[in-house]
Parts: sequence; C-alpha cells; structure tokens
Amino acid sequence: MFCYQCQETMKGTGCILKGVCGKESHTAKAMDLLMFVVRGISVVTDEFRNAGHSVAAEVNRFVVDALFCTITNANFDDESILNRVDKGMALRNRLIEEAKEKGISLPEIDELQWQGGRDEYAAKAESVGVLRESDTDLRSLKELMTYGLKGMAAYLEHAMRLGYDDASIHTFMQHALAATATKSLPAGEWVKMVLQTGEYGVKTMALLDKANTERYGNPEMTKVNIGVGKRPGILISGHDLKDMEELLKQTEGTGVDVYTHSEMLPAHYYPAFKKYSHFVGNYGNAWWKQREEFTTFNGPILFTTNCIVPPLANAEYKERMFTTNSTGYPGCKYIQADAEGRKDFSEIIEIAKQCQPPTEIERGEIIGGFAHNQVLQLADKVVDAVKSGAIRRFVVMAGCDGRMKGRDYYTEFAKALPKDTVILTAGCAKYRYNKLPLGDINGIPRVLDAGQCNDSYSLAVIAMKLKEVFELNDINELPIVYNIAWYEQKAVIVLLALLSLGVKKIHLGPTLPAFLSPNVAKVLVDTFQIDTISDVEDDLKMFQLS
Ligand code: FSO
Ligand code: SF4
Repeated sequence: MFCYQCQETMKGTGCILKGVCGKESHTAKAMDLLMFVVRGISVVTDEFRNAGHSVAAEVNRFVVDALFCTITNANFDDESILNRVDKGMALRNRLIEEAKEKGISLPEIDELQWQGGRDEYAAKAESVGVLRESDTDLRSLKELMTYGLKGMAAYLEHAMRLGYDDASIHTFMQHALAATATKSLPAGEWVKMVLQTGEYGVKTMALLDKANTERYGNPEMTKVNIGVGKRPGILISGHDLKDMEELLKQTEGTGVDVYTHSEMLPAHYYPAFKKYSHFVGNYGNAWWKQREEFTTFNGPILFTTNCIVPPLANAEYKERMFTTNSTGYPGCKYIQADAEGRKDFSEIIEIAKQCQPPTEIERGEIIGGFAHNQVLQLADKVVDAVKSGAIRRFVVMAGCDGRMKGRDYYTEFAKALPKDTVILTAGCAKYRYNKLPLGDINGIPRVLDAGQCNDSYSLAVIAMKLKEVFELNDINELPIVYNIAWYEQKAVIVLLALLSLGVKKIHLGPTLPAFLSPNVAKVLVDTFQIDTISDVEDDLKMFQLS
C-alpha cells in the first residue's frame, strides 16, 4: 500500500505497511482499485457529456459515494469496499456498451479494458494506486486534485441526501477524474484544474449551506450543554443533518436522549432541532478522543460520516457502534436507507433503552451558531468594534483536529492571542480552544463558531461581506489572518476553495501535506504565499499580533 492523503501519514511521507489511521494494507488496496474503477466510469461519462448525452443519476451517486468512502477514517470494511468495486465494474461495462451503441469512441486505457474478477482484485490493486504516476510533481498535482474531489464528494452527498443537487458539480468531478486517467497535461494545466476544483468546492459548500439552512433554518447563537442528563442516550457523530433529523424524530417520546459528538455539535445551532427537548447536548470533544468518550458514554453510537477511530479489540462499545451512508467498520451494524432514502433506527433505540445513562465527564456550556446569517445580523456591532479599534484582528482558525501532540500549538496560540482579537472557526479544530475562558469583546464572543468544516463557506461569506462594508478592493486587505489546521481531504477542498476566492497568506498546519512535492509547494508559496506554522511566539509576531 501507499497512502499519503492525510496529515497524520507515517513520518510525514506515506503509510506503506498499515495506516496510522488503522487502515489495513488490504483495505487501502481495495480503495485504490475502487478509485481505478471510478476513473474508468468517469472517462466514459465525460465522453458521454462531450457528445451531448446525459448521465444517469445512479452513476453520479455511485461516483460520489465511492469517493466519500475512501476518505480518511470513513470506511474500514473491505467487504463494503469490494462490493462497490463489483458494482462499479458492472456499471462501467454497461456504460461502455452504451457508448458503443451511441457510436461514442473511447480511449484505449487500462481503466476501461481490465476485466478481472474478485480473485484478481488484490493483484491488480498493486499497480493502480498513487504510485502509478512516476513523475513526482504530476503525481502531487493529480493527488491534490483527487483529494479535493473526495472532500467535495462528501459535502455533495450531504446536500444530495437533502434533495439538493447540481449537475455541473458532477460534470466537473467526473471530468477531472477522467483527466487523471487520460490526459498527459503539462504541470501548468494541472495547476489550473486544481484551482478550478476549488471553484467547484465553493459551489458545493454553497449548495450544502443552502440545503442545510433551507431545510433546518439559519444557525443562530446558541449555548450548548456539555453535561449529561439522567436517561440513556444515543451519540450521533459526523456531518449528516438528514440522519440527525431522522434520529431526533424517531427517538421522540421513547425515553432515550440524543447527544452530538465532534462535528455534529453544530446541529444544536439549527432552529429545526431546538424543538426537541430530548436533544440534550454535546458529549466530549473532537473525533480522536472517541475511544475514551465512547466508553463512558455507555450508549449506542451512530456514525453518519468519518471520522471513525478503529476501536481497540477489547472495546465493549464496539457492540454499540453503528455506521451508515459511506461509512463502514467490520463487525459493526450498517443502517441501510430504503428506496425512499428513509432509515429505521429502531434497533439503535432499543439498545439505548438497555444502556446506562452517559457518565458525566464535564459540565457547562459552549457557545456557537455564528454562521453567515447570524454574524451579518450582528454586522453593525462587529463593524463598530472594528472601527473603534475594540477588535483589531480576526483570526481564522478553522479546519480539523487530530491526535498529533504538535496540535497543542493551537490551544497555546488561542490562549496567547491578544484580547482585541476574535477567532473565527469551523470544523473540529475548535475543540482545541472552544472550552477556554476567552471572554468577549463588547458582547461579541472571542470564539465565533460557524459550524462544521463545510461551514468554512460561511467564513468566506462573512469576509466578502466585510470587504463590501469597508469598501475594500481585495479580500486580503481585511484585518483577517488565516491559521488553519488540516487533517483529511475535506480540509483539502476547503483550502482549495479559499484559494479560488483569492485568499492569500494562509498558514496551514501542523505540517504541510506530504502529497505536495517541493515544486508544487513552491507554486502555492509563490502564487498564494501559503506557509506553515512554527511556534506560538514567532507566529504571533509574524501575524503582527504580539
Ligand atoms: Fe473533523 Fe473528521 Fe469536519 Fe474532517 S470530524 S476531521 S475536515 O472529518 O470533517 O472537521
Ligand atoms: Fe496513512 Fe492517512 Fe492514508 Fe490513513 S488516511 S493510510 S493515516 S495517509
């Protein structure tokens, strides 16, 4: 295996024997083969569209789900991945037949010609992974784009589950995937396509924002309980608000409470979910603390998306773990949607009833809900605070949390920021500082949490609005600095989205991606002045914050 798609990759270069995330070599290879099949399908659909034909929704759904299931910590279940390979091969062959019938000529590439069966999958996977591209810079650009597309697929899947879709996103996604299989472009052309991926990232996040807010209302300033109640509970993790809604509806009146974990915390900010009195609070912290926190939670856990940490062999909560959508874990029950997209959570609810209530691990409240609509309602207050000098600088600290010790930096950085600065955050990175007593500025909390990582879109909307209010020509003239933490591929699409909006001088940590070759990193540095982090003191000086 060779995988270097996330920040925790082994030695900062690549996982080769087993993933630091716990992904086994055979699982990584199954994913490589799935990506090979997805590239093949995309080559055919790209040609279909070039010839003026439409592509069935079933194919779009397959591509989106396949990309999503290969994201870091999404799916550890070989069987579920190999089933997708089987399905994808059949789909690809059917599309090839259709192309023949329509007189569309297809390129002669391995992605379309290989016809192996299950017993040949493992051997084939050896040659179709990341290292199939021998040129380090081209490999770097193709993988950077592919990881952006994976993140995009995750956000698109959530929007699609709420009935929102955009054909142009599927068209671009499959066009870009096809290019990685068929095109030998010069590096400059790949750079353009990478930036175009960012533009579609903005489009996808805007679509998901529309889906979430039209369906569940605009997030509003909310205090979220971090303590526990006396009844048994179900813990829901991930980003899928449709599952959140279904679970709240199905648990109403059952005597079972619902708690959020990690990235599901922002569900509390949506008006539609506030009406449920059994929606008690948020339990615990970011995804990587789940081994301890799932043990003390005592009740069942539902994973709606990544990030799954493989449970230890003796973890008794494994019996209570459920997955759905693109996620999977061997031995854990998978909740399948019916033909209408409905899910039956009754088994989880019945298990919860037999469980002890959660053990209290902390008490108190955290505040959030500062997505674009809420912040723009406070715009006058914010603008006054900036004009009067009460707020000197906004510091965007969005992104992901992770287990690396070096991420203590973000807690220390937040603590050391001068009191006339406000942190703008989104994603699970916030758990590094959202429980610190950082206070407020004229009633504006010093940590403004917009929501999940996809709500980084909200931060961009806020920045663009401020640019307008202050009558600036360039988004980079705003008193905003960017100190972003990344972990997996959703953060890659967020980064590419920000770049496509023209944001410069983003600091990315705790380390730069291993998949950026020195030359590709140089392009990003030269064009966008991207940099990484050093230590808190030096960085405060560099950001002119000390
Ligand atoms: Fe965190 Fe995980 Fe949202 Fe990621 S939960 S790390 S960027 O999946 O998705 O922020
Ligand atoms: Fe390694 Fe990250 Fe890939 Fe897991 S997802 S195998 S930790 S690079």
